[in-house]
Amino acid sequence: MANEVIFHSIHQPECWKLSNYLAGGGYETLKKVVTEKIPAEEIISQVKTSALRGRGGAGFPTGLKWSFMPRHFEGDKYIVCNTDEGEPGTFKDRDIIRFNPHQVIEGMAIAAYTMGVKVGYNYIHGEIWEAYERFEEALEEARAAGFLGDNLFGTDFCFNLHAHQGYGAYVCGEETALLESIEGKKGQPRFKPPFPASFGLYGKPTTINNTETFASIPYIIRHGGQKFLELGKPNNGGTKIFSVSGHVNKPGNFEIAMGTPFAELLEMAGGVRSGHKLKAVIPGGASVPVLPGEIIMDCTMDYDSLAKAGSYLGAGSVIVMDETVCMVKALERLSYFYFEESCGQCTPCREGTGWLYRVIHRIEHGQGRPEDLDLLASVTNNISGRTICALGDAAALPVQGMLKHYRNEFEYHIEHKKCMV
Ligand code: L3W
Ligand code: SF4
Repeated sequence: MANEVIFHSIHQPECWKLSNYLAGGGYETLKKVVTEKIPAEEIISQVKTSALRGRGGAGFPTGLKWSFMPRHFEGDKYIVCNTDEGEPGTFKDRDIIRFNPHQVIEGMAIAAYTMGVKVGYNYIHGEIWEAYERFEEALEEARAAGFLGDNLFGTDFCFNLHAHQGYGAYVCGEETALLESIEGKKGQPRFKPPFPASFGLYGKPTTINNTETFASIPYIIRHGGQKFLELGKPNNGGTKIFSVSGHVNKPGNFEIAMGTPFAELLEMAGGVRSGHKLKAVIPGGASVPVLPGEIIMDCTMDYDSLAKAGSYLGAGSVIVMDETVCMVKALERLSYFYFEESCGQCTPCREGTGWLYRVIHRIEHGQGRPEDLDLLASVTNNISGRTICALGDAAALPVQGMLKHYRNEFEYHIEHKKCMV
């Protein structure tokens, strides 16, 4: 079942070209829903049946999100694709738009038809210029072939899609900061509620989904929600792209069925580098808690199994660490990222991320104090749930995970002023 939904053509030459996508039945699903005027309720019902959950990190049910869009609203509405992938460990969305851009475009067009939207944007992270250019070329091809634009397939359905380049700030991946950025403002998160479904881009109803989420839509509508669901497991439908990095022999993106054992994914990535053994894994991107090797070896790769083990699937970014990794050093690096990327709008995050980084930095550099571990726990408790956006929680969770599983390494560092490993 590997590569079933998104990376099905990845081994073909120039797989990103429109001709290649059409040869595999591309855009036929869009044509069918538009020309046969398939009711929006029917499409949303298939998406709900599929159990597709948001692939950007939060795992929110996609069908439910689509149903929030006010259907009979007369004014402008928007859909937005979030390709602002910027968290340490994440690198799947850039490969989706590099190798299968048309499937994202078709998924967005089906979503636009379903929600009565005429204009969409794909917000693409700065720093991934090649992927941005590839997506722009695909937009040109799709417009020229009549899959984007006005009166598509001779109907009254119009959909214009634009690429928008970010400039590399991690916080712009937060959906409301992303909207601010498209509007030309400083990319800072808004208070929620109101959610974008009621007050989104330019204050209009807006649906924002991740790149991988949109790319899954053509398969679901073509084959039915049930078929997608059965690729995975109940409540965790479909396949998922996992980006495996760190101490493995073959790092890369792997599309596998949701519910695949972690051990199988590790084997696909060539196993832990030779001569070394698995120590720990961050399974969902830098913002989820670390899991010790012996715990994750018993997990399957899906939302429910990883949550039960005390972490999250997140964006599916699997960072593998072998026994040479000092957890204090690893956490120092991660905490610097959040400190650096905090937008500074709310005090617990702006000040708290700085505190976390400075305390972990002094432990790493032999100046830690015995009371520092309680101080770290206290700072994380004062950030969690007290900020405007999830970046604050994202900075606190890795610290809490490390202290839960590797407290002894931190204590050793404080006492001996050096690494335990
Ligand atoms: C209408 C309601 N809409 C929720 C919508 C909401 C959003 C979605 C999920 O953060 C996470 C973050 C990172 N009426 C609604 C509603 N919605 N209730 O549902 O919302 P939320 O707030 O749970 O999540 P989020 O703000 O989208 C995403 C984590 O993902 N993450 C991040 C990875 C990094 C990347 C990257 O670099 N691009 O993806 C990894 O775990 O920490 O917690 O659309 O509007 N009542
Ligand atoms: Fe900005 Fe941090 Fe507040 Fe998010 S939590 S709005 S990143 S200061």
